[in-house]
Amino acid sequence: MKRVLSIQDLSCFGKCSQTIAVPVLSAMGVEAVPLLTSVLSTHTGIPGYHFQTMRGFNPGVIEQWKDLGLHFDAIYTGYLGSREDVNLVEDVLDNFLTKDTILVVDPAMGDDGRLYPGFDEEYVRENEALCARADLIVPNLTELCSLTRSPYDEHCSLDTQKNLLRRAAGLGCRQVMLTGASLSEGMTGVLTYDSKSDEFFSCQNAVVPGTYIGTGDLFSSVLTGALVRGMSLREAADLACTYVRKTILKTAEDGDNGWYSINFEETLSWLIRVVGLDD
Ligand code: PXL
Repeated sequence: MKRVLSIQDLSCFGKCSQTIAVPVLSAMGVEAVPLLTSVLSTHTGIPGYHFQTMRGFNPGVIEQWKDLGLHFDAIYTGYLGSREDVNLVEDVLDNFLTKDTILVVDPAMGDDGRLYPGFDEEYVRENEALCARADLIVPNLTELCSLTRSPYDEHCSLDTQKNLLRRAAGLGCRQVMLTGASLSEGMTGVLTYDSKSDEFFSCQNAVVPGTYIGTGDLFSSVLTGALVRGMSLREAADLACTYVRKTILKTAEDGDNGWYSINFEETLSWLIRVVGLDD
């Protein structure tokens, strides 16, 4: 069975990061190994959250895993929380990134043109170094602009988006996938750049109005699961886009509209079926 190391926080309430990555990877028939950067009472979008770093705990985890000689088919990083946690990831990579390990970095740092609470320019620079080691990075437009030190323009042209993707690949990663990329009015999805072939491709679906927390984490988790199962980047992106849209539509049927997160539990059976694990 393929094994993925998922490095991000555990937010107890408000489904995101590990509480999405672990069940999604399991549903895809992939073993998920969570390494918690921090524990929060809720994600940071909910006022009054309680936060505890796992900084003192994780070096011991890494030591034991080294002794066990664990191998990961993919390492997937999401929301990290602090510069020290980015350094921890670097340490994990030094020890566990092999030539047959796929590294997917979702540089979860911000949205809507703003960094998340507690993040600053130095945090962005640390993430830049992490992105340089990745096979694939999955930023949204806010993160892509931060990483490339470019002004944020929600309505930037396709040419600008392509330029930003090329510049981000210049950090050192082979492939860059811009999430939430809109190529025409009323559509959204991803725009991807592969620096090896110097090619772009996109997946686009009709926009579902509203804000749904957790969709970025859902997308990256499905993408990583699909890649580790051997799908091509294009197939993996198509699956992740379709699944996220399906889940948003399902959430929209529910009155509370995902202000704290999406109802992915109700669409996991679809994912299990699609990857062929429903026998
Ligand atoms: O990737 C989203 C996310 C993950 N983890 C925490 C967050 C957020 C977004 O707000 O606050 C703790």
